[in-house]
Amino acid sequence: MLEKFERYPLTFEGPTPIERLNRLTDHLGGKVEIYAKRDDCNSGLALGGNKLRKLEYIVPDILASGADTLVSIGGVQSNHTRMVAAVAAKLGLKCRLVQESWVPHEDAVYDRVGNILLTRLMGADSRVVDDGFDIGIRQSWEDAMQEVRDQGGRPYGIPAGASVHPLGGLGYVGFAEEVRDQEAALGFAFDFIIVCVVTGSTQAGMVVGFKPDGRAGRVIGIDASGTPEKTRVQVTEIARSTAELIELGQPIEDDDIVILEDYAYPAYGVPSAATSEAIRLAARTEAMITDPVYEGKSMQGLIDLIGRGYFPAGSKVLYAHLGGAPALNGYAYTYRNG
Ligand code: 5PA
Repeated sequence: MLEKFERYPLTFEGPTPIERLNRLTDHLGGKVEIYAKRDDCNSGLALGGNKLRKLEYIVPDILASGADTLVSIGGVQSNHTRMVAAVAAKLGLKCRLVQESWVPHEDAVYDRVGNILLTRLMGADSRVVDDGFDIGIRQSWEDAMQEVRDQGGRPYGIPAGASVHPLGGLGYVGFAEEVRDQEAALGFAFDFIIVCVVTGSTQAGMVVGFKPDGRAGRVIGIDASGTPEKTRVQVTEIARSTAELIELGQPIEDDDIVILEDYAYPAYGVPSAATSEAIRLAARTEAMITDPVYEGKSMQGLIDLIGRGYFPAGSKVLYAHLGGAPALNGYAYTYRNG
């Protein structure tokens, strides 16, 4: 599906591993088999994660543009801006980042550890601003690009999560193709895929990639944005534009986009008691580390859905682990006792 698109490798060669989570499966009753696809372990660049799959299809356009500075945006503990800083370092470009105050979370070192620490180490010019959470195009991002131009630089803008970039959906179409190949080797197909969704291109790419085998609606998005209507609109738009771009040949229907809204509370970036319990359970059964902003919420969703019988007995469920563990450092006080 992606043959005509140029890809600049940023991730380790070959597919990311799929592993069966035996202890978590047993702990949750054994009727639903849980597997994880470890996109959190996908690269040697600054701890990796889902953004690198997306950026692999954007880098050729960056290089062709002649830009000298990548400009992007996220929250203070954004994984995405860490990954943009990593790509800039790797390509020898400058990097200007707007880090918005997306999270109503208090921790003495929130803006000094984890993602933002790594981002600064890699030499990015990372500036924290007061604006609150929003997945859309932001004035502060446009302003940062203008600032680079005013100083004689040539900016290349990458929107939040690389999502509304025209090529942003391609990486996770590739994920679906990779899963299909792995399924052929495993000798079975997954019945459901669980994915955390915020800015949308991860789920949107998967929806397009799994559409040909009738599984688009089996991609279960667990909203972590707390603004699920905006996220749903953005996922739908990206899925449709990506389908067109790759000439999928079939329309993306509204019911191809499944997003569950029950786990993002109390707010984006703030873990509920159930989120923290899910993080502990994955850590204590599988030593699989999830974070309070994204993967902890999709893990919470997975656990709750199994408990409520959402998946028929015997289902094989693939949990897409998209990365994000560095943010845990910003929650040191919350988890000071484990
Ligand atoms: C992020 C996003 P999408 O934004 O593509 O929907 O992916 C959600 C997601 N898991 C899931 C992890 C670990 C993520 O980092 N992160 C954003 C960031 O700024 O880091 C784009 C919001």
